[in-house]
Amino acid sequence: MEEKKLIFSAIQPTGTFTLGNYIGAVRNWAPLQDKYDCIYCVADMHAITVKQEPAKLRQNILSSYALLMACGIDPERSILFIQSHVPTHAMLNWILCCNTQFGELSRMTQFKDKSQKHPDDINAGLFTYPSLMAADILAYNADFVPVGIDQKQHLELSRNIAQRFNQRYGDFFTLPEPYIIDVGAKVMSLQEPTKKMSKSDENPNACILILDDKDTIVRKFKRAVTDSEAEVCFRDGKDGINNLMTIYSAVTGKDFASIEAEFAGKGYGDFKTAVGEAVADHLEPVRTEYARLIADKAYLKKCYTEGAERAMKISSRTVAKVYHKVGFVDLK
Ligand code: ATP
Ligand code: LTN
Repeated sequence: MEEKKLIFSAIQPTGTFTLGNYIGAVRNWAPLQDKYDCIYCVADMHAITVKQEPAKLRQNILSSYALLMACGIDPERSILFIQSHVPTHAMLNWILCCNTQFGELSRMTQFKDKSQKHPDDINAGLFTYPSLMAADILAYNADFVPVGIDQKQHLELSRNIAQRFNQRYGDFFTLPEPYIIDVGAKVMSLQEPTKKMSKSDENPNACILILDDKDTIVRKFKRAVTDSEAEVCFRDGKDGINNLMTIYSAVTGKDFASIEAEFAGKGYGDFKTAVGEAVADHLEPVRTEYARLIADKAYLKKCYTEGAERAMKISSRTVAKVYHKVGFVDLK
C-alpha cells in the first residue's frame, strides 16, 4: 500500500479564531484527514512572543483546542496536541536557530509588522519565531502545510532551513510544501479591507469571531466598509466588496459570476445582510459543538494527553537522529 503523505499545521491561541483563520486555514484541515495523515497543534509557545496574560492564555489554549475539534478535527484519526506539552519542539528549535541566518529572519514581514505594533517588546522570541515554526514542521517531516497566504514567507524559510541542514549534515529533512487554498487564503478586515483580518485587531467590528452569535455577525457585516458605488462585482479597487464576495463564496460555494447575478440591481445593504446571515448559519454547528466540548474538561484532557504522547513518540525519534547528526554524544 502506498504510504500516505503527512500534513502538519498549527494555530496560535492568541484569542478566539476569526473568520479569516477559519476560511483561510482551519476549516480546510478536517477534510484533509480523509486523504492524509494529519498532525495539528495549538502553538502556545508561539503565542508568548507577544505579551499574554497567563490566566487568559491558559483559557485560550483550551478553547483553541476545543475549537479545532469543533471544526472537525478528530483527535483519534489525527494527532491533535498542545505545543508546550511536547518539549522536542523547543529542542529542535535550538538546532534550527543555529542553522538560520540573522539576515533571513530580518526579512520576515510578520516580524516587521509585529515589532511595529509592539515597539516596547521586540523580544528575541519574536525574531526567531520562524525557526520554532520550522521545528514544528520538521520534527514530523511533514510533506504539506495548510496555511493562509500570510504564512507563505515563513514556510519558504522553513524549506531553506531544512535545505541548509541537509546540505551541512546529509539528506535528512523532507522539504515541506505550502498548501494554500484559491479563494479565501487572505480574508481582509471588515473595517480596513486592505489589511488582513486578525485576531489581535483592537477594533471589534473589524473581525468576525467564529463564536460570535448571529446578531453580532449580521451587525458587523452591516457596518463593513465598502465603496461609494452600488454594484456588487469583483473588481480592482473594490477591496471591501471583493472581500465580502470572497467570504460569501467561501461559505456558500457560489462562484463570483453567480454572486454578481444574484445581487444585480440590489444595493449593498441587501448584499451585506445576505453575507452576514450566510456566515452565521454556516458557523452555527461549530458554535454548538464547541459549547458541548468546552463543558467536558475531562474529555479534552484525555484528548490532549494522548495527542502529546503520540506527537512525542514521533518527534523524539527525529530529535535523537538530529542530535547524532550534528555531533552530540548519544546518551543511549
Ligand atoms: P494574530 O493576530 O495573533 O497574529 P492571526 O489571526 O494572524 O493571529 P495565526 O494564529 O497567526 O492568526 O494564524 C493561524 C492560521 O490562520 C494561519 O494559517 C494563517 O495563515 C491563517 N490566517 C490568519 N489570518 C488570516 C486571514 N485574515 N485570512 C486567511 N487566513 C488567515
Ligand atoms: N506561525 C503560524 C502558526 C504556526 C504554524 C506552525 C503554522 C506555528 N507553527 C507550523 C504551520 C506550521 C501562524 O499561523 N501564525
